[in-house]
Amino acid sequence: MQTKTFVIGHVNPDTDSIASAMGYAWLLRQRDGMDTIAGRAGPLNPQSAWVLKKLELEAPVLLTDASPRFESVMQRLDCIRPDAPLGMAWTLASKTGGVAPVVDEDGKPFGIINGLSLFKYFTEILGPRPGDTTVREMMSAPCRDAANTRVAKFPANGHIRDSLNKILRDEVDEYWVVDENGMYLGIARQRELLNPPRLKIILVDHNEPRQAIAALEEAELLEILDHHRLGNPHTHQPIRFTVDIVGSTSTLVCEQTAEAGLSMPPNLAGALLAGLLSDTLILTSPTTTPRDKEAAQRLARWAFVGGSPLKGETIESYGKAVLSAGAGLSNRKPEEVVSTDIKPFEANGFKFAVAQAEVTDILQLSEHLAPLTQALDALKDKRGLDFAMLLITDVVRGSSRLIVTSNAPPVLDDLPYPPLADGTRDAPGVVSRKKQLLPVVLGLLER
Ligand SMILES: [Mn+2]
Repeated sequence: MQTKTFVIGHVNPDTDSIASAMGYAWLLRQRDGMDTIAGRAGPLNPQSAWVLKKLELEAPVLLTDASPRFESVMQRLDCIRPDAPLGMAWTLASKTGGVAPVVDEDGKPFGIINGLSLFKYFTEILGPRPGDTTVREMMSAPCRDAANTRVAKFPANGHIRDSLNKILRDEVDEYWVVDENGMYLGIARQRELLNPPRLKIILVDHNEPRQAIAALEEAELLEILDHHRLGNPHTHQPIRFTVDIVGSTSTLVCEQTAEAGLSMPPNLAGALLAGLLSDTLILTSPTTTPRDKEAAQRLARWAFVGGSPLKGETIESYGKAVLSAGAGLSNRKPEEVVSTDIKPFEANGFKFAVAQAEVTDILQLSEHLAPLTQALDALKDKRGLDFAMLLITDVVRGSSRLIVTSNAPPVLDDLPYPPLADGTRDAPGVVSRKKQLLPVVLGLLER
């Protein structure tokens, strides 16, 4: 895991975030020979789950934070039984750099033998002035007698940071690393725990740390590939930074693939096409550029081939299937609808979040409006936000309705979307949170 570079999208991942991470990880392996792995910063949404299943692709690895874990510095050292003669520990320690883990028959840690524990043991049995005891006699004693049995055990997937205080105060140089059942996995040394290797990360489809996996600042950020407004973290090193005005990150991955003279496997191309068509609402959103249309054609050419799960599809038919796979208010709890595709922002001291849900028929909103409004209010309180919004987009008609939480800042009264009798606001022609809604909200908050 350690040498691999994670390519990962934003939290509450959408299909573009999942697909572009998979596609870019593939391109970096193919084109640059990098050791990359696609990650995801949270659970798959229904649309992405549908796409991956349809294309028979495995989901990217779940990675919710970048804080180094014990497994990253653990060494799987050989071990010995408590009843083995001390001479065996001596031999093992000569190979491991001075440490011999003593592990019970059932696989649980018993104690650690190192220079310090040996010295303590010899002082105990020989007293201050050694008599006639020979080295041979000393080395035939059982290991259990010379092992330090009071060494802390840490779970392999535990965060080093959380135990740093204890590690700094302790007088031991080595620690146990155990699995979830407390079984021996390996040894972590203090000097490495104090300076663990950083996770290597490439961000796709976002550049704001607020929308990224937790503890991003503990990782080594290598690159950003995105199509959103800037809110990027500062870095110590110069990094490759690509933010372009296109409809999807999948578009950028497709362009780079073509530029390198490569073509993607059909199922991967199908995933990127899904990301592109989802972000651009089948090339109709105002975020759509001629480059997106060209990329869609290219991806369709790669994806809709014989033998592919998408054989016989068109951009239109596949796009509609992708959009309706994630759409609807009836098949999910209101709490899920307001939290699946949500992005946090901060402007002029206001903390807020904007969620978006897709429907194929806006009329279904009326029966779900009350529970959705409640769920949005609850989410706002739970996350300590000043307000939250839910944009419900009719992907067929290319139009939206907006729900704003109660007690929102008065500046939002000036939103250019007329209030309706049911308490929602009418946003005809608005389909893009990023390009249409967010700039309007930010403009009001910052004036
Ligand atoms: Mn995107």
